[in-house]
Amino acid sequence: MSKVIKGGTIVTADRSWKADVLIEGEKIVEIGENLKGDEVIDASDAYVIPGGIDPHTHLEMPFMGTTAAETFESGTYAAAAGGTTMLVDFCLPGEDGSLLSAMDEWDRKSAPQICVDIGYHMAVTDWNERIFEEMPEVVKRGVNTFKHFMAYKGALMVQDDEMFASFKRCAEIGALPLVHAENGDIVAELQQKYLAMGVTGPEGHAYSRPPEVEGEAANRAIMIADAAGVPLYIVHVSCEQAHEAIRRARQKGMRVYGEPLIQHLTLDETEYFNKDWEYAARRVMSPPFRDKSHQDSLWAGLMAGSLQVVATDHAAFTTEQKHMGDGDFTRIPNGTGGLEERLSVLWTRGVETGRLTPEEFVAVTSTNIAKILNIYPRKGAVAVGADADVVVWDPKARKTISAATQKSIIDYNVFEGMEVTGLPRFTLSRGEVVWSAGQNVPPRPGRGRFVPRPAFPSAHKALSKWKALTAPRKIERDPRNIPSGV
Ligand code: DUC
Ligand code: ZN
Ligand code: ZN
Ligand code: ZN
Repeated sequence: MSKVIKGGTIVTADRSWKADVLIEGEKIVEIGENLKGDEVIDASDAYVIPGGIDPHTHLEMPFMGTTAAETFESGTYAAAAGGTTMLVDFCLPGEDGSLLSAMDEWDRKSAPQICVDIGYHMAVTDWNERIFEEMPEVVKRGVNTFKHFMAYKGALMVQDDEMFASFKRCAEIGALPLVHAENGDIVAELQQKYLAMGVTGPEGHAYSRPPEVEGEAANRAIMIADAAGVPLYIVHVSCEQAHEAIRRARQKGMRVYGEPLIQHLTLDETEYFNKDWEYAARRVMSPPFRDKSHQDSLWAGLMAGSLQVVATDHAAFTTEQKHMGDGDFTRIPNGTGGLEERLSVLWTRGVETGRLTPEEFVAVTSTNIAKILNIYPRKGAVAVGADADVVVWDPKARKTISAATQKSIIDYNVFEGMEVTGLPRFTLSRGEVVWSAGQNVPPRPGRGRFVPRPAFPSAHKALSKWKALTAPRKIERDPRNIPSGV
């Protein structure tokens, strides 16, 4: 059974043109005019874009004494409803500390549930011989990215020496390190300071994680990556200080990538102040929302190319879970949702406002991500031979975002009440319609697949100024400095 997507305008990261797309099985087999297929998918007055890729989610993640409520099933169905056909979830080692067991555990949880395709990033939350040995195995099993938390002291945080060792290992095995950049030591101290001052509500979360702690960590991670001779990907860039570090590094020829979130691009710190406890606690995430000047910086970064992708960090906790932090903001589980809303909100606030072209929208929601994570053009492309992960995007369709109609299983939505323009008419995952705006397409848990991402080619290097630090070097000794008699 073939399918033809008919009458639309294909938008890729580099151009737009009117053409039909023919799909056989799971792949795109032809692009051209007047194509015929067994089934017709109407794309008139719509764009045909590569399915969104969300490079940053935490589904069912054990975290801060609880587990994220969004399941692999509800999260991937919400993704499909929002035009996202692949997500990359963070795999966290458990009690035994093994990366390979963590992958087994993520496979066990996700495989029977996922409705669209998935990949993993592996978290390095400790450093020892076993992790060193397991890292190449993780890459062989299709995970080419390793995440390091510079915050969450006493839990997930790694020290600089551990990060440096892991980054060097990444360089050896063709992997890309990721960092959550916040100075965890300073955050821990500020948290205690605000609690001691009697600031116990969600506003304390914002006060204790100022942009400076993110900027410091971003700069430090960049220098450590440079010393290790490896590229670097900084997740959830929320402020000018971190963006500035990335911009500067890139201008010096370092390969550093920055990922803002749709939440930081559109919601600001006033969400925490003079609001009722539940309203503010539901919006507690790390890094916290910033003031408007930081939003301007992030938008400018997307426009200039100093920031390359837009993600969600989807880590969805229920209101009840947020209440774990009653009387102590440091216990509010950190995380917000956005998996279903990312594309629509970015279209509305980015394309409708003229900040992004439709082609740039495709780049930052899909193509750049596929390239940076080394799965392009299997994903991230409308091209012959690519997986038929395609969205028929209706730029005129409108809705008001509401928890009452979302596919996410949590009981609120941080974008509640936002009017959006631009929605998926159809979402296809490997040739199968997994979402339709006009018909009820129920979730088909288990149809999604794990997509392995191969090691990066050796050309994917950091152009390091510091490489000499880790390379063997010829030592010159000045005979005048050798004491006589030696
Ligand atoms: N930040 C969050 O808000 N949630 C999950 C992990 C993180 O770093
Ligand atoms: Zn993080
Ligand atoms: Zn995260
Ligand atoms: Zn309560």
